[in-house]
Amino acid sequence: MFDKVLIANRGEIAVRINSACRELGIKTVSVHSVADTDAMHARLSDESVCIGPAAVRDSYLNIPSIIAAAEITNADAIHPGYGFLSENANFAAIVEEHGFTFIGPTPAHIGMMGDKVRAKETMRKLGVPVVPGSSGALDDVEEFIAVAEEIGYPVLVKAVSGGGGRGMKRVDGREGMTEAVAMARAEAQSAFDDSSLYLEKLIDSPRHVEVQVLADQHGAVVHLGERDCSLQRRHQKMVEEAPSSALNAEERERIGARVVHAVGEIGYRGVGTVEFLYQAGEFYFIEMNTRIQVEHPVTEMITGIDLVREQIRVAAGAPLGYGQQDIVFNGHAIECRVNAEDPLTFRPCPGLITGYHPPGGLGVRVDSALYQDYTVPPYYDSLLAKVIVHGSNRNECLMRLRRVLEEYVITGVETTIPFHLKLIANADFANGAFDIHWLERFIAEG
Ligand code: MV4
Repeated sequence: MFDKVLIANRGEIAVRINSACRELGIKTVSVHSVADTDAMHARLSDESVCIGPAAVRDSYLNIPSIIAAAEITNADAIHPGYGFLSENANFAAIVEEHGFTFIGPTPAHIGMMGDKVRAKETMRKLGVPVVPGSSGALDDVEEFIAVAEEIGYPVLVKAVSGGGGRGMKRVDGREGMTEAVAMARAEAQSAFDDSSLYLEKLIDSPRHVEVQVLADQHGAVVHLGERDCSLQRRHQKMVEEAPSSALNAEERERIGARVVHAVGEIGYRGVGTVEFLYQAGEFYFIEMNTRIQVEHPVTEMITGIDLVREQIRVAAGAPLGYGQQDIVFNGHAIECRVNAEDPLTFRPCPGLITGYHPPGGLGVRVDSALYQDYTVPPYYDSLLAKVIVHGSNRNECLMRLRRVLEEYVITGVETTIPFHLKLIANADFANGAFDIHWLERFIAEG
């Protein structure tokens, strides 16, 4: 096992990784920007190194600074968390070249999944259902039109290096193709420095269902069921839950087995998330994430497996030590992301936390780096806390969530708690009657 881990992140996930390390008896090094000198993650770790100014490109994305921090503190491994450098294959390679262990998959696996066309082709060949579309990147508009006429409109033009919905354009007929391809290309070039594009059939009203996998370095692979992340605003998830209320046990086992087979075949290691669109009983692979995800706690709550601990253990070469038959799903879990934002306009709202009292009790978990008198800086994303509730069923979760959101005191900044209270009072939400477009309409209708 590692003696010391450097945590290359900030906020609640840095605190979460620090906790997992402490339970494993591993010493921790955090890194922080000048703006994060008083941040909780920097206080809780055994050591903390200032890696640069507030701007992320000078600190949390500053590879030489992070490597230097690992060298001067004599760390064994680097945990990238989510966001920042977590899916940067080049960073993973540099970490390993300097003699540290990257807590994550190999640079080759990160690179494979970062290329959405390669990821999709790999999954398709291994028997994972994918969205109908072009068999690779396309060049001129005639090619896009030819593929679109074959699979039928409406279609989506997507960026090969995409994600987060950027460089994605809907096309309803051949008239719209020229403009959509031009716009998607320009967007992809500026966002990802890669203008290559591919084409998919549009799945019009699916759920977003993602399967959690965990693999060790000795060929053992398990899935930990799925999360439903359909409730998104502008490609930002706001509420996630496990299991998905759209799936039955047979569908869960079917897609889980396909995913485990594919992940095993490519020799993947670590945690990973295989994302699907799910509509009318069919799964369509879209992407694979090679990092720990924000919403991992809902899976932890229903399986009792500490995903960050397992991620560190397998990176150190430890065997999983259990198989698929040992994984038991227990009850239901829902996570609400509490952001420092106006609950009506979602405008960021950084500032001084004048009062803080988090909820607790049976089936309640709060992952956060907040404390009273902390000042939320304006330079980073607005996630303040994740409120996770566990219950024996979905309805129990909803009742518990209402109690917990009403008890949660955060004063000094606006938060999205009032938004979540309104959401959980909605009948469609309570009935699980939503798709990926539902939340935008709910917000628009006030
Ligand atoms: C799609 C789709 C419909 N059909 N692909 C959005 C971000 C990127 N990760 C994939 N996305 C989508 N891909 C096909 N073929 C709809 C979306 C999409 C979406 C997906 C998941 C959750 C929320 C979403 C909101 C809008 C669009």
